[in-house]
Amino acid sequence: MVICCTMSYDLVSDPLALGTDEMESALLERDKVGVQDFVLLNNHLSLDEFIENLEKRFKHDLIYTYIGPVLVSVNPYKDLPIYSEQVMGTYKSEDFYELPPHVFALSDAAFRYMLEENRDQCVLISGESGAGKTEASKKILQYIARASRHSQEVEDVKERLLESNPLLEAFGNAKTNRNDNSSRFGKYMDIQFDFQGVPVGGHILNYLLEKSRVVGHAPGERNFHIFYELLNSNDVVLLEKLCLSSDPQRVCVSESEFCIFLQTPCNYRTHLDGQSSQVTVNDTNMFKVVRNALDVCDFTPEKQQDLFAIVACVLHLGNLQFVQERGSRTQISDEKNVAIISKLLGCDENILFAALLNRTVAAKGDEVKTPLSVEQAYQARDALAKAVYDRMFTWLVQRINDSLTSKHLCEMMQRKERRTLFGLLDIYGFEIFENNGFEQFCINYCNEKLQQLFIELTLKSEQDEYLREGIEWEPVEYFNNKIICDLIEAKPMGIIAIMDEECVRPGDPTDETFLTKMSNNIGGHLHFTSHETADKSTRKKLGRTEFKLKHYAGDVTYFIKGFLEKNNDLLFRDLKKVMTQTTNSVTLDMFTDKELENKKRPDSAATSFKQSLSQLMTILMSKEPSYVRCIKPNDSKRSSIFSRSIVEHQVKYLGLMENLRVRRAGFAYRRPHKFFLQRYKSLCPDTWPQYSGTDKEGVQVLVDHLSYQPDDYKIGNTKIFIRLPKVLFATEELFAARKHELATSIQAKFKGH
Ligand code: AOV
Ligand code: MG
Repeated sequence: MVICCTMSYDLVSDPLALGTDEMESALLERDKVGVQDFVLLNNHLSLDEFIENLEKRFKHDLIYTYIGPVLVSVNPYKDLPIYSEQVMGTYKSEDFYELPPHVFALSDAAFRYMLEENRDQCVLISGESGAGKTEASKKILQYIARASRHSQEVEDVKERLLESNPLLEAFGNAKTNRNDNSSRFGKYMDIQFDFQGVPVGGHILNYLLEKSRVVGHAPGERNFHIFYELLNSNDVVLLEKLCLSSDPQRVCVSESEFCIFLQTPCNYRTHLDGQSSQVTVNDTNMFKVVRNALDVCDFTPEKQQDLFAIVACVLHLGNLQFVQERGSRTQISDEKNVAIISKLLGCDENILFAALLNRTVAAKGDEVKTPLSVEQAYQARDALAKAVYDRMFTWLVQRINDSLTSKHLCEMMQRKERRTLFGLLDIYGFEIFENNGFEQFCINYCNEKLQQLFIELTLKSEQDEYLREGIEWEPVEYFNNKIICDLIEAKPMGIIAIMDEECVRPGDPTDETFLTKMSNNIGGHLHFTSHETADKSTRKKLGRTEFKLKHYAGDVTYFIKGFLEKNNDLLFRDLKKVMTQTTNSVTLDMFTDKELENKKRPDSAATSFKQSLSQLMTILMSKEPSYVRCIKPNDSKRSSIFSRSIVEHQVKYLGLMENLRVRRAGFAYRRPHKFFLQRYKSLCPDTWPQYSGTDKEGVQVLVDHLSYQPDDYKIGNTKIFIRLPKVLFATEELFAARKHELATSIQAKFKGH
């Protein structure tokens, strides 16, 4: 566990640590602003008291609170002056134990631990959509960039790491009805350090982008930011090149000219601060930020041009209209658009034209060309737009990764030098919309997995560890969401397996037959309900084309339409082939001949997502985790509103009370005997400079010498467990003094010589 977080235990919040007068004022203060670490509240804390503490703090703009080493963060929905350079500096200073909880404290602790013990770290940020995960991850990155060592050579890496954020947000975030800057992709970023703690590189893994947004979005929402930013860029030359401005005099192109935007007025991020000022993020300025980030990350002008050509191509594709006169084949009503798209991609107009209207199927060695119906042509067009945008996003991540691979890193890799990793996970949060489809299913499944990891690593592993170490322990009950993960993942009768099977079944599989198959096979599951399997009262609320999952974070009703098609994720071969024959470097990189030659059916969308999540879990499990649990204070994106019911729901499903119970009954600090002895052996004459017996015995001798009380600690089979941080602080202080003393005596010796 991260010790320094536990150490940022605030003396003011622990009146017992003070004298009588101070105790009184500390208690008064605590009544007003709550306590900084829930572990310090009374022993049988109720849910109400827990919420009350969060609320008190929130009302005083104290958005961070600890549960031991876990950081709970409540979204303030307004800018607070707590992230300045100066504040960062404070958290980096030596005696930080007395500082209030902060995401910087958690970052600093994990970072220092990485350096001191050479252990890979990861920070897992969770919470529902709009709770503040992405903001927290940016703060952590900023802190790490500042706290890590400076040198001319690494400045580039740092800047690129920081600039990768606005870049990926422009292409992968959008306004939803839950969050004006919602991440529509999952992101795991590793920062790589050499043994001195110098950042030498970075690597980003991206997870399932919500690509369906490219061809449509719900009322009140927006498409990906980049479309608006480009159209409002005022860059006449670029817009003209991309055929986005017919009139050179007109610098701003109207969004109403493009069908991929739902034609309802929708401002971007106007609620940032509901109270004082209405801040609207300006798309024109954001485009400049994107441009700058592309420059920093080494995208040449040609590459940038190709990238924007794809964005424009998606806009133009959306405007393609198909018609069918009676008795004749499907036609494209505005052929000019095809010319524009082929110009942007650098491909033959006629071939593209044919591929948009026909499908070639290989039959018994022959190739048969079948014309598409109007409906099929629209589907093929949308599939192309989605595929092109999705692959462009992955391409972008790959190029960013290239730019994050410094020369220094390559040399280290050649020399097989060890690197330590600091990982940051920021995924899309749990979401419930009016209409929930395949995308929400995947996003919520991803959140189930992350919650499962949290349970495994905190609630379960903590208790398992006491058992393993032979320490007496009263088990704490908690809800294990593994049952929901299994419902989704099990083979052959989990939702994904059933969906995959239905996708390849001969005959005429439809979304409805998939739903029936689920009802027949998993209808009895406690967390699944469909119209067919529901009892009378639920049946009224559940349509025939819906199913309901009881997720750990709430019940979600999914609309079945589109599941099979999105899972199949089919792009006709004809269109793929055209993409391999373009001159645009992005499409050329992302559509290869090899893919065309491959006769094997690719994995379904859900199955490849499942696999990538499973790999992610392996990565995370191999690292030392720290947790940020984000909470949303209200549903209206407003500052200063703290809705008790909304917060209570999140506190419950995040398992924070259970987390606290395990934490409180348990031990704040633990270390293998070996490390503990190694660090503090200089504090006892019997263990200094070396203890001759076993490490376990040495630790006992050491703590006896330090007068630890029997209740303060337990010696397990392989580790020492310390209940309260203050015991450790005292030892740390002794250690600091001893270090100083040793250093002075060594210096004196030198001088003497
Ligand atoms: P999310 O990442 O958790 O949602 P964000 O981090 O994007 O949520 O936060 C949503 C909005 O809340 C931000 O755009 C800010 O306006 C505000 N906000 C969050 N944290 C802070 C903070 N610490 N200080 C000030 N404002 C904040 V999602 O990506 O939708 O799951 O999928
Ligand atoms: Mg986010």
